[in-house]
Amino acid sequence: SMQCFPSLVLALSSLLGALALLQLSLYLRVPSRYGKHEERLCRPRGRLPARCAWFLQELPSFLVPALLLALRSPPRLEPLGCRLLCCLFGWHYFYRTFIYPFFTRGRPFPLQLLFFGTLFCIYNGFLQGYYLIYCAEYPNDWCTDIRFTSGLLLFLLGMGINIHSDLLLRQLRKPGEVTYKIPQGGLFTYVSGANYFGEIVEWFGFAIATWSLPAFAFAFFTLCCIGPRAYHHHRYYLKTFTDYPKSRKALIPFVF
Ligand code: NDX
Repeated sequence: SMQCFPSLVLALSSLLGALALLQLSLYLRVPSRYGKHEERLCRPRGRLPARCAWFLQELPSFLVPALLLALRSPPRLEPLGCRLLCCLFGWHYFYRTFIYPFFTRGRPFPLQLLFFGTLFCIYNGFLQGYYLIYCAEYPNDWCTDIRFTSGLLLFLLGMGINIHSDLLLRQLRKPGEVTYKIPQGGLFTYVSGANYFGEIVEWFGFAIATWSLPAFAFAFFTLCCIGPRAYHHHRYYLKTFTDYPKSRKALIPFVF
């Protein structure tokens, strides 16, 4: 059976942090080219229907930790706190892999980004799964620790906002439609990137609940990946719709 190598966890987490900074420097000024930010001139070739693309891309985030779990000799997840923590990650990616793609009405997704996205999900799925399944150790009363309870609460709140906002975005289109409208309702009343806000809150909650370097690195990566994207969405809306609500912020309600 596999063992825990703390130096491997440290190295992979640091690289994830470095990738986050790279991402910030790449996408602060120019958005990543998918969805509403894809260039007009882009050929229709080199893309995959959104359903397949999101399913394939996110699948490793679910599959890799599941494989790591299957490879571990019993008892697989001791103690309880750890078991719960691993389920949170698996729970999110169950939604993102097996539910979200089948309802999306998004545009075809560029193959090149799909490739990097898949690599990223393999990498992160391995890091989070490996840490929680082979390395993490929590005291027996971790479930009542303030870090666990407050983190879990944030995670659930963020996941709720994320799923609800994904739903509101989807309802803006009829099947087959690819036009953009002004999102309304839920947290979109306050921010342009309500789905992103939820996702960021979710992963910081996960980081606090697991109190682990890999999870903080991933939360930071998420912030650097979709934070700038929320800002670019916001600018796109202001430029495209003259009647866009003026009080709406980009990512954080009432702040930014
Ligand atoms: N997938 C995470 N980096 C990413 C794919 C892209 O899960 O090379 C990270 C994720 C990947 C990225 C992933 C990793 C880094 C990559 C990047 C590409 C480049 C980058 C690989 C893996 C890279 C380095 C250099 C480090 C290697 O037609 P459409 O698609 O626009 O339709 C949209 C629709 N919609 C509207 N419909 C009508 N009217 C409107 N006004 C509309 N506005 C939007 O709604 C979509 O169908 C849908 C959602 O669109 P959008 O743009 O709001 O969200 P989207 O970005 O597609 O994300 C979807 C969900 C969302 O809940 C988000 O929180 C979550 O996925 N997500 C997304 C990205 C990353 C991530 C979570 C995370 O880091 N945790």
